[in-house]
Amino acid sequence: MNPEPMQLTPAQRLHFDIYGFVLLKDVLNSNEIDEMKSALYRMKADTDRETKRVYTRPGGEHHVLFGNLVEYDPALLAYAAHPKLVPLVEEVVGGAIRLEETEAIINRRNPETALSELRKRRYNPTGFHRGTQQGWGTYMEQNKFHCIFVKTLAYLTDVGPDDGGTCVIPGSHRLTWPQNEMIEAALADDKLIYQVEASAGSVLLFAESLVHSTTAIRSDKERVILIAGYTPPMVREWPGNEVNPEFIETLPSDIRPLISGSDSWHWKRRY
Ligand SMILES: O=C(O)CCC(=O)C(=O)O
Repeated sequence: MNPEPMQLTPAQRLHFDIYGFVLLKDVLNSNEIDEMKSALYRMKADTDRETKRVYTRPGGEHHVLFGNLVEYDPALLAYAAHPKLVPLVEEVVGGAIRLEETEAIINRRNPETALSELRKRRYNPTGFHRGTQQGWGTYMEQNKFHCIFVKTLAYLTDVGPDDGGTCVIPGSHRLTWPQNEMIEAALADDKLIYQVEASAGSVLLFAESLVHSTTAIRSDKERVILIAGYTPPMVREWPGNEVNPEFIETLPSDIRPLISGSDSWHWKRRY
C-alpha cells in the first residue's frame, strides 16, 4: 500500500494562504544536503556542464546561477522529485504537477559593495520580482488559495540574518497592485519585508505570485540554494529548462510525467 501523501499542517497552510510562503524545517537530511551540495560544486568546476544542458548565468565572481539541473546528477534529480515535497506542491497547485525549472545559486558577499553601504538598510534585496500574478496565475478552490506556479527553495547552508536569506513581500501573492508600486512601497518601510533565516535542509515553499528577491550577503559565508519550480502539466517549462527526451526515457515510470509534463491537458485535479 502507498503511504498517505504528506500534507501541510493547518497552521502551515494558513501561513501559506496569508503570507504566500511557508518555511518547512528539516526536510532534507545531512546526506541529501551533502550530495546536492557536492553535485553543485562539481558543476561549478565543470567546464563541460553545457553538454548536459546546464545553463549558467554568472552574476560576477561572487554570484553564479545554474539552471536545468536534473540531467547533471542524480542528487539534483532527487530534489526535483522529492517525495516529501511533491505532495505539498500538489496541494497548493491544486492537482498533479510537472517540473517547470530547476536552478541553483552559489553566492557570497559582493567585494565591490562596501559593508557600510549594506549596513545602512535592514534588508538588501537585489531584485524583487514574481513569475505569475493574482488574477491569471492564482485561484481560490474550496476556500483555499492556489497558485499555478509554485517553487521549493532549499537552503543547503545555514542562513542567518547576514547570510542572504531570500527576501519576500508577505501577502503580495494575492494583490493586484502593479508590481513596481508594491516594491516601491515595501522598500519605503522595511516592516513590509521579511527575510528568511533557515538552517541547512529547510525548504521555502512559495507561490510565484509572491514578490521575492535574492538578498545581498553581509557575512563572509557562502550560500548555496537549490530551487525547483512546478506548474500543472499543461503549462510549459521555463525556456532553457527543456529536459532531453532520451534522458526522460531512462527515468523510473512513476516520475516520468513529473519531469516531462506528459500528462498535458489530462490534469488530475485534487478536487
Ligand atoms: O536567491 C534567492 O534567495 C531567491 C531566488 C529567486 O529569486 C528565485 O528563485 O526566483
